[in-house]
Amino acid sequence: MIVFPLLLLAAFAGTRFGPGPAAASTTVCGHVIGAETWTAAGSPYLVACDVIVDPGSVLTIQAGVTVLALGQYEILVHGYLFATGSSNGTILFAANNTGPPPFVWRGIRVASNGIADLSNVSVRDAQNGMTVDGYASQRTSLSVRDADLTANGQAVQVHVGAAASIVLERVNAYGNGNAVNATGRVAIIDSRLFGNSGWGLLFRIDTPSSFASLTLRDSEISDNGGWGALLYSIPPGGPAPAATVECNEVARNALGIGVEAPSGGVLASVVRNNIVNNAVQATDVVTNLWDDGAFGNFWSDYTGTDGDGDGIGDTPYVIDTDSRDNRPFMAPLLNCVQGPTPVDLPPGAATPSRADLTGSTLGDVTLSWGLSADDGGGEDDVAAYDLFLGPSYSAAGVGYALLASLPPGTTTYEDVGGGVLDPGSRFYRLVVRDAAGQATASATQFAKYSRSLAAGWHLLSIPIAPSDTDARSVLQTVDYVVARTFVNPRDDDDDEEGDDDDWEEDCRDKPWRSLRRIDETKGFWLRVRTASDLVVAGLVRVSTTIRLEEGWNLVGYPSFLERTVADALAGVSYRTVEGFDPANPPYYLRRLGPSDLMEPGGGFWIRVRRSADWTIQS
Ligand SMILES: [Ca+2]
Ligand SMILES: [Ca+2]
Ligand SMILES: [Ca+2]
Repeated sequence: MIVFPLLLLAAFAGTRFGPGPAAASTTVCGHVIGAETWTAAGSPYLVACDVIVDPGSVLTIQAGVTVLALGQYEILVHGYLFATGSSNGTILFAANNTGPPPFVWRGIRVASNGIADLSNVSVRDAQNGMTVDGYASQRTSLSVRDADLTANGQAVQVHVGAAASIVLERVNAYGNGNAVNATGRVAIIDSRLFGNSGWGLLFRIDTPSSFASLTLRDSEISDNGGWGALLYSIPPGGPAPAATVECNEVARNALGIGVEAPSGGVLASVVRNNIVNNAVQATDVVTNLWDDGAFGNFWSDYTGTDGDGDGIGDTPYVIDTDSRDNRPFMAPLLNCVQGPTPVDLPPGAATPSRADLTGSTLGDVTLSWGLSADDGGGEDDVAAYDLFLGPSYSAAGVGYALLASLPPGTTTYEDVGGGVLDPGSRFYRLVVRDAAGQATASATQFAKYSRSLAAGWHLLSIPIAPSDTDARSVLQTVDYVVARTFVNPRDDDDDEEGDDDDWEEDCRDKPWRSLRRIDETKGFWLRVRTASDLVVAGLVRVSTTIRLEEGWNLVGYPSFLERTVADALAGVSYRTVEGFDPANPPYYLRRLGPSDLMEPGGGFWIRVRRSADWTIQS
């Protein structure tokens, strides 16, 4: 090489007094033969024509050197190029664009069996910042570490058929036309390809014999005007994916990750990436691996849910009919070694099972329930069962006050004095609370229902589901003469409708009775001997369905909300509704119009044209 040492006067920015120190400049042009070193003392190196490192020759560039092309020249490496900068001694390769018009130079090109190893470098203003020639051999290698590649037509270009090794590690490629266009054995690690007007990465497999493989890991590919990463193969996929795409952030590109191939096979394994807000998140012309059976990727537009809270969505992320991620993450991965982020879900509700009047005088109420699924299982993080008590029913517990806070594992509670000694009704809402304070109420509540009955006839029902449905248990607190209910149809006789056999009866003083059960679906006549309270314990269900048979039905109204007949029976094709009228002997019945009210605890005659299910909300 012909070298022209020059001395230049450089402005010394740090002082305004006197001239700055003299600085060297070196003009370079032509072949490097043997070993040559460009030193900081000789910097800047001005490239006045193509610089060609001959086969077997070595060009070493020291930290802090600036290399400026004076025209559309290149540095062509057939031998060895070692450009080893340092963190505070970056080696700059650029066009000498100190004045207009700006131009591009041709960058660094590795050809034949050349080896280029660059670290702490900045390459800019080139047609292609780094190029590997087409059909370069497997010995050819380009290693770039800790580099900024910007304002190039393409930052890295590896031509068709190259079997070279390409390593980009901690490389920022931004503000280029395209960032990386590569084939061969390519590893892109811990790098950022962002803000390029074209694509971030185009990886190509051209022929089966080109040994192409890609590892793209721990990198960010974002805000590119074209694809984030497009993997393209002419030959079909082999037995193992040629491309591994793991632990990357692929965000806000026109296309996040695309795989294209003229024929089928698995080309790529794409796992543990955050794929975020790309105009098109992914395309897969063939069938690639988007999860490894345990983990897939985080997709910002995934709409599924995570019922078991393990951090993995319960339904696949669908790319197309034959391409899907079966194990999508619910939350972005913060780093790749981290597993999915388990979500602390609200606890599963407890399951109220029954409420009973207890104690020798039935003075108490005992509640029983099944444990939350998160008590001893699931997230196993139940902190307490909170039991709230209210005097009138509210599904949301409005007006309720905390009665007791019970430890995990509790399945029963005795409300001492809450039974017959307490004249009012009592409603109990059970709420499971977890360690994080998240709470889940059981929809079904417990209740003690209490109603004062005067002597004489009543047409009644029990507006809660009694836990003990034996008729004499339901009526155990009442001094009654007789209770009767009507059953339509009776399933065990063929008598005419309305026959006495369609009635079930319990005379308190007789040992024999046909009325054995009373539940919330039944209406019943009750003749009270002396004024007494009807007190029943059981459950308030959110809704109850009563089967109405064709003809007359004597039914309950299991709700604590008064509704008009029209509202309560909306959707049921009924003919007639009758309710209790104590002022209308001898039958004590009155036909109800659509605007008459059905009240909790009443019994009703309903005649329907055809059988129907009647659902009542509590
Ligand atoms: Ca597909
Ligand atoms: Ca899940
Ligand atoms: Ca929880």
